Amino acid sequence: MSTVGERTLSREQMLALAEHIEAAELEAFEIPKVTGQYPDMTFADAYDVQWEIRRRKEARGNKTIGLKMGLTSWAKMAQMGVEVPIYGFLSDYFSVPDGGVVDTSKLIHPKIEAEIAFVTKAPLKGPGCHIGDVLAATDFIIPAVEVIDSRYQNFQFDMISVVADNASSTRFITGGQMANAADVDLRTLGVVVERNGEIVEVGAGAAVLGHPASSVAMLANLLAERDQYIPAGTFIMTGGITAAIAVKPGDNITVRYQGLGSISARFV
Ligand code: OOG
Ligand code: MG
Repeated sequence: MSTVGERTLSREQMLALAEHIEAAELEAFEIPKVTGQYPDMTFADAYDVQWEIRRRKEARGNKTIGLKMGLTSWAKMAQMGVEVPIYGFLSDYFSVPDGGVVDTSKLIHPKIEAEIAFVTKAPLKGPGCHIGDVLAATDFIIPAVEVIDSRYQNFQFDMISVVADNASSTRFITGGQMANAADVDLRTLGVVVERNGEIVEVGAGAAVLGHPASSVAMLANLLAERDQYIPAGTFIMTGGITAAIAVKPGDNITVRYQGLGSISARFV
């Protein structure tokens, strides 16, 4: 599964798809899978579309403030029926403070995910980036909750369509306590996801590719295919540990991270 290589879309088709998918995100409307219209689309085409959406936002003045990996746990792969990790980017307006409010009128069908985030202090470049490189380049780790919102009807997509849709990214909340990666066993770090006071999912860090740092290494290696890298000071979410949980207006969520505090948000 290469993020580069053969392309099937013309430049005009790629630009039009980026505009279409981004409009669905900004105006919160559902669209059919893009592979319905373009069944031969490749991963390279899909990442071209995603990078064009990123360029459009930056040209409008939005800062890209982080990166994310998705579909890195079996729980997520099984839930979505796809089996390859993917990446996306985080734009400035995605960030919601801990204890804050998420306005669902701007979203289609949001779900939340419990994640571990890394912040780097040195660049990470693939190919061949491994967990040792990642731990050496990590400034700190910190809990994160991602809010995802596929622009596709009923969250039904394939790999190509979800990559073009920036891996369903829409909002995230970071908080709790930061820690040195060396002080925490990220494999056995437990998470408990609560919605309206009821436990809905539990998991541990090892669900993410055996160790969440592997997810960061994979990100560096995927970026290298497009001659990109992870700069120092990058915030990276490593992917949902458990299946994602649907939320609706009126819901309160809390995710507890073993030894690292908790993150809460309210959906209105
Ligand atoms: C794709 C995004 C997955 C994760 O953490 O696995 C993701 C989706 O499930 O809509 O963000
Ligand atoms: Mg996620």
